[in-house]
Amino acid sequence: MTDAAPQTIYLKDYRPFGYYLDDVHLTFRLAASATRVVSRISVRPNVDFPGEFFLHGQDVKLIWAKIDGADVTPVVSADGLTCDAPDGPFVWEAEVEISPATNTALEGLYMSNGVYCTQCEAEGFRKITFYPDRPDVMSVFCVRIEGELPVLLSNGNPTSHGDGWAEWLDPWPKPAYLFALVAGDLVAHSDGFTTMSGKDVALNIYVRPGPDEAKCAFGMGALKRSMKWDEDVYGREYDLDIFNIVAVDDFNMGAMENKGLNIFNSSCVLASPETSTDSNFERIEAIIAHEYFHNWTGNRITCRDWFQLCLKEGLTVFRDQQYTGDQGSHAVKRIEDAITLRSRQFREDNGPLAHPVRPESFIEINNFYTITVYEKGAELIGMLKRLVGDDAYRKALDLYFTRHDGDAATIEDWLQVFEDTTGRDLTQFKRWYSQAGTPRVTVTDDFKDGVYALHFEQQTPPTPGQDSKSAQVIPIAVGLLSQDGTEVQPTTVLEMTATTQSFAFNGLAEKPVPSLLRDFSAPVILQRDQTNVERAFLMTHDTDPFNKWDAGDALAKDVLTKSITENTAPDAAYLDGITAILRNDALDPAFRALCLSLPSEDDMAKALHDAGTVPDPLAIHHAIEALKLTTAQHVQDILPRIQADMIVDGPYSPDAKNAGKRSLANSVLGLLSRLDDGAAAAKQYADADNMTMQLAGLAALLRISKGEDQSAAFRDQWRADRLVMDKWFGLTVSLAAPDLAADTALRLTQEPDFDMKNPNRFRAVFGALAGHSAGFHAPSGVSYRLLGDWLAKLDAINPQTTARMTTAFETWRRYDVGRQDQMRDVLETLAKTAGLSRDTGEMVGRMLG
Ligand code: 0A1
Ligand code: ZN
Repeated sequence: MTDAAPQTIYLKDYRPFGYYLDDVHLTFRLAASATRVVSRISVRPNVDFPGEFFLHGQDVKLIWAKIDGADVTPVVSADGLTCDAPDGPFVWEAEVEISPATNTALEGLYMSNGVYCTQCEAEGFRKITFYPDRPDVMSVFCVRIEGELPVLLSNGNPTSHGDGWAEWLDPWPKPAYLFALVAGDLVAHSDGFTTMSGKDVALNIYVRPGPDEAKCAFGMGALKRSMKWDEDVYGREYDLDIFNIVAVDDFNMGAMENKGLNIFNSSCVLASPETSTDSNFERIEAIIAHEYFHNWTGNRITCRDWFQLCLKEGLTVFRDQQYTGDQGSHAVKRIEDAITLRSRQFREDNGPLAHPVRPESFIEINNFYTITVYEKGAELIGMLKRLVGDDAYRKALDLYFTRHDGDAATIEDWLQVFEDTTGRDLTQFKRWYSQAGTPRVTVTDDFKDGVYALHFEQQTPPTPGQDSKSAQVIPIAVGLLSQDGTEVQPTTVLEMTATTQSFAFNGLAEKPVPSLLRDFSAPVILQRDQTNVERAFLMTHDTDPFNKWDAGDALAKDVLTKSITENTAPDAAYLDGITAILRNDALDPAFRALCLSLPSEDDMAKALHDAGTVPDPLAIHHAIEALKLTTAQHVQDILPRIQADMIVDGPYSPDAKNAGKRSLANSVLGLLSRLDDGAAAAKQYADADNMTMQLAGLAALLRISKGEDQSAAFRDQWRADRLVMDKWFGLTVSLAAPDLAADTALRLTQEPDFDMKNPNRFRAVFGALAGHSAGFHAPSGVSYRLLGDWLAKLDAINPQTTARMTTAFETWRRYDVGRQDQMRDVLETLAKTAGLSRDTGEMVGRMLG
């Protein structure tokens, strides 16, 4: 069978399926290269939307099919089958054969280290059996698994089991993308949770026997904290007798919220102090929460079609962000989220891959699990909450859960609950879902007779397929400071609805200093003429932590820009500002660490490009390094004291307070290593009793082109631990000298531990190369070609991961003609690769535009 030509699917073409599925019975007879799947489905015509009986199917071999017990011969094509069906209700039965052992795409049923596991979102179920694989077709699933394996798991509650078989019933109707099956030699780390109505839930985290067993405790704690938080904050209770998590090593994404049986990339659930960093712990906690929260926002209420993906993802990301803020510091979390959004989502939004939060068309839906759908999607929820207020938000959510429980819903349904609760007209707000691109908000101000006026103008640049944009409603949180630094106007939210709009503040004694877009109240780019003196003023006096940090970030960008374009020495305002922040013990160490971190090389490339300068990645790299050295020299007197203050006594704990102290200690170490030739870093490496300190010691050494011995020792120490080895692979590439980055990556592919079939390992090496701005953009083009060659090889094995990694090239138009030509060549070569997947084909096509 040959692949059908790629087709574009449009939101406007949505039509319900012509049948209802009343129940689904599946029997799996597991065998590595010849698993048999028998399905028996009770089907009922949808009289309102009659249509043909078409079932998706991909790479599945049909053995037989019956309708109401009689053999039928469906017409089978590359993407499914059609069959004549009776006018009334009937029973569809079929048996198919699939080969999990050779499924390297990691979609459908596949094997990871001998464990059978599934990944069905978005359209993987069609690789398991013939089925209407669309999110609006929901049914109750009853699953029987037959296989001589100790653990046999599926969704819902276990109903019965025996030697070599187990049966599961999931009473909650669900779409096929939430189906899961796991079977293998696994052991459980078990616990329990009593829900708010007193129901006991059994909790398990399954791993392979061995060292992973000691890495489950933190994840279990995070799961219990998430269950409690969703009850306390959203009133949402868990709804099955059991909740299982399984860790697998081979997984394309972070984790998957399958009903009652979450499957996790092992890197996103397994943790121990010796092997995981503080950031790993924070990420694991957030992902466990995210998947758990999907039980209501995604599973109980799912999406009508894949265009509505942000309905579940934007909301669930927003919920996990709230949760993380509640566990530690809201200010630090907001800054971290804004950094991610501005560096990665703005990059997407301003390039050839820009698309609306709710896209209107796609070729391959897997290409739309993007930072725009997820993180910008979450920003839209945050804006909505800011606009309607906390109480109305909670009321709207309550209404959403009662009104739509059991539904496959849309963004229209979502906005309607807000309209119904608040009486607000959200027609204009809806543009946030349909218009791609990052709005630019230009600000000017004036002061006369005690009246301070702010004048705003919004404009969103064209994006692919969208030449002109209409004004969006933008909540702009504003505070005003007097010239002596006191706050004269506490935060107030201005609602900008027109293209140009002014707001006045009366009764002021003097012209105030504005603090605009506090808490990063909208995902926009603020453009305002601002002096470094004013930035330094805000860095010192602003009461809004986000803007306090942001002022320093803007100052650093200005210093770097001037050093690159005019070869100017750093403005004293920056160095003094940073010194004051560092010295200020009243500030949270985690916050101070964020203030110390400079913009990334890619952020600087974007900033220069936006300012009309063609970025030179190597010049950016040197400028950042030089500024770090100058900063280190400027603050060297206070570094030892801060280091001493940040020592964390007692056993390791990943909590926000201790992690914050380590974060500041390690930022300081980064500066110190530039002055002491790595002495402190080498000592920290040698003394470390947890991965955060060990890895930071090693990184500080590698960054100053030292640490060869420590790197070898690290590899020998951790050779048996896959997740730590991923760190080693990644760090070795990211901290290679720019001219050695490609060679280093190539050398690492020859290491015995390199396995291109494992997405984590592939990403460790090539994700690090793509993220090493100065190394990736080496003028010879060697890194471009290396990545292009490996992506072509990977595409034949794993299209989904390949397609995601092509985004390394999304900024190609930013650079000089020489680099542009080389990157375009690589993209064109990829496009011409024989047998290129639909996933990668779509991405490359969009980038070449
Ligand atoms: N829904 C999951 C992420 C996910 C999406 C797609 C996948 O395969 C194509 C796998 C996982 C989440 O948001 O966590
Ligand atoms: Zn999600």
